[in-house]
Amino acid sequence: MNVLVLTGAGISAESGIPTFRGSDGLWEGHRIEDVASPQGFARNPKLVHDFYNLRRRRLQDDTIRPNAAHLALAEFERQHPGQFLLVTQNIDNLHQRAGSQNVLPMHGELLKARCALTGEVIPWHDDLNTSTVFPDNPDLVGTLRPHVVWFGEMPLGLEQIDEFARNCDVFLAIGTSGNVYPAAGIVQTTPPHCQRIEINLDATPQSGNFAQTIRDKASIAVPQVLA
Ligand code: BJW
Repeated sequence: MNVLVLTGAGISAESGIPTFRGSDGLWEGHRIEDVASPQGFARNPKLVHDFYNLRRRRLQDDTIRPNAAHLALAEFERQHPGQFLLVTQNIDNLHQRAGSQNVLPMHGELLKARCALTGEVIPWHDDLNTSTVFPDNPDLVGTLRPHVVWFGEMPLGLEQIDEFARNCDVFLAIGTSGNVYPAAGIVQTTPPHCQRIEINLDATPQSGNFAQTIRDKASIAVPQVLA
């Protein structure tokens, strides 16, 4: 039995990480599209660095820990090795910290940085700014950016996701608003026999594609569904 799981910001909300499209959908007055796009970065790199620096610092705070939903997914994978792919849109590392192994962070990782010239990716735990020097090549001044996927950029691992989705028997979408593509369209590539389950506090534009929709907190519903 192949199990594909897609997670979004809602699974980390109970760990203390805010979602994107909450009550006002804004970050200090800025739309997510403005702080998470190449155009926004070109217009105002300091603003974009501030946005990610703040989130990177918060992620490394001791109070931010995997919750019962992350832990239940990791335990399920331990019991079903080799038949399980966890695709996350989240750039936090809570799935990895919970012990999940086969994790595909399709929108990148906050604790990594990327050279804008060479594409080289390195672990990164500190603030970035417009003059951050690439450690191995001090000549490449100011070319580091967060290793994340912005609007208009190609998400990571799409071929692997597509292949697994076409062959999966169970598809579980947890805490994602179903607004951002191609993640939102994965459900439509699963085969007809696939059991599709959505866990979310609210209905989403994708809810109609799921046979079962569970309106509950991820920390409650995920351990129950996987038991
Ligand atoms: C709980 C809960 C609890 C709360 N328990 N639930 C087709 C149609 C229209 C547009 C497009 C299209 N295809 C492409 C596009 C353009 C664009 C797009 O989708 N735009 C839409 C906004 C319309 N997509 C792209 O540009 C993507 N790239 C692309 O398409 O490349 C070309 C391509 C061509 C051909 C094939 C494939 C590709 C890139 C998208 C990159 C998104 N990047 C971001 C930022 C990443 C870095 C960062 O974190 O800062 O990713 S934006 C942001 O949204 C972030 C998230 O991963 C993503 C999704 O958000 P998510 O996780 O769903 O969070 P929320 O806040 O929206 O929802 C939380 C949910 O949880 C809510 O529903 C709550 O109810 C729920 N919840 N607490 C359970 N306790």
